[in-house]
Amino acid sequence: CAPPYDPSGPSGPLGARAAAVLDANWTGTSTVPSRGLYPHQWSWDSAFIAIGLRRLSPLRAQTELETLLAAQWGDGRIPHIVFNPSVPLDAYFPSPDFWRSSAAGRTAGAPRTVQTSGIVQPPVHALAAWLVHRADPGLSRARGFLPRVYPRLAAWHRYLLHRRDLGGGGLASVVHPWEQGMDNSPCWDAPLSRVVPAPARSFRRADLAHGAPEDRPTDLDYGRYVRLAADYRERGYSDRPGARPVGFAVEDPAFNALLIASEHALARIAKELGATGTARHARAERLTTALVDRLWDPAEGMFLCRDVYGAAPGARPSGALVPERSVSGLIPLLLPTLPRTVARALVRTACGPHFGLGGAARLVPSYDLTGEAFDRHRYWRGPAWFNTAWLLERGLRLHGERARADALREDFLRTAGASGFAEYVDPYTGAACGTTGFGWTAALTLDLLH
Ligand code: 9YW
Repeated sequence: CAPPYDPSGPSGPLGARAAAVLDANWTGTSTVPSRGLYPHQWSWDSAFIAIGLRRLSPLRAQTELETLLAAQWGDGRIPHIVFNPSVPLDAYFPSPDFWRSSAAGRTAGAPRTVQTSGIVQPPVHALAAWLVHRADPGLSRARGFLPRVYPRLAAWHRYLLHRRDLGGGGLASVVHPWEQGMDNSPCWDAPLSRVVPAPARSFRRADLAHGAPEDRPTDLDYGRYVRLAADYRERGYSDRPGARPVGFAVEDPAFNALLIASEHALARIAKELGATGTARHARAERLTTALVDRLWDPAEGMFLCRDVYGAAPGARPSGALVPERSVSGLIPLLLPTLPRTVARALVRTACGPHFGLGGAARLVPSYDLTGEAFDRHRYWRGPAWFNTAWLLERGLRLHGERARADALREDFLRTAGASGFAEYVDPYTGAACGTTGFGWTAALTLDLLH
């Protein structure tokens, strides 16, 4: 990780600097997470970026989401990457010739004209669409924004709830660590250990040209990522009921909490479009109950991941909880109908020794500060990320923890500015890690400044 950024250096006001990052990363129809490391459109990045862009240009924010949704597959999935055809193939791995979406994903309805990956990312999109609409309802209505995006968002949720309920308990499973968005979290170590890695010579990583190896996932991790993605591709990206799509299936608290928050947002969108939205709110409440039933661990005071294939077949409920504390397990604080005892316990855990919120840590670390696998520099194994801090800030505010939310907001803005809008930071010093000029860090800064 780089030494801390000097805040007395040549910098304008924070908002203007954040806007400059978003301008530099804007391609004309969407925003790249980072010009060097991530030169295409990423799904959950775009949702967070739209949330910030609405403060700068509601039109650009709407366009960001519309561009992503235009690459939606016939089965409803929103791909995790939409490739920019003008970027050279070797700029990012895995590239379009690895995913081969329009050929391999034909049965699942992959688009013909645009190249995408075949996996997904967390469903932040309906929440983003609602917040973008609220920023300028006049413009949104004049452009028919919500009537155009609503059917696509509804199909996206249908895909996750029907095709991806691999555990049979009502929650969506991810079939690849990249789908959950926290690529090398220690939560995946046990489920991934059953995956035979692809040979190192069968692929070439592009990320190491831009990031320090000690800040990135290992070659062994990559071998397993490649194996899982290639197996899924060989099955035509099919999620046939009853068939194990690939050798990895995890019910993740953050992924499902974001789906539930987005389902509440979809209810509001439905209401704006003249329906009642009641059925969607009710479904979101049922999903909240399923989340607590399947993933809440009262002894830990937080949510854990469920490794769906982690126990003998037929075990009830399916799979086993993964005994690792990740920031993912705090994110359900975002949910409005969480039982009070659960919300209180989450706040206690966030502020305790494992996450050090408001104490030992900057922002909130991605993984347990006291955990055996903790590594303050390695990606999702300890560093603090800005999107998770933004989600937690929202959750704290929602549950009446105003002073803690204010303090986290202050810390967010200070750390974002001082790190040059880093991708992630050392959770003890706030020093920039990964790349700088990172899209969602800049966007969520703009959001919190308002
Ligand atoms: C990669 C783009 C993506 C994020 C993920 C993050 C990373 C891609 O970058 O994954 O090549 O490792 O883990 O959450 O969407 O910013």
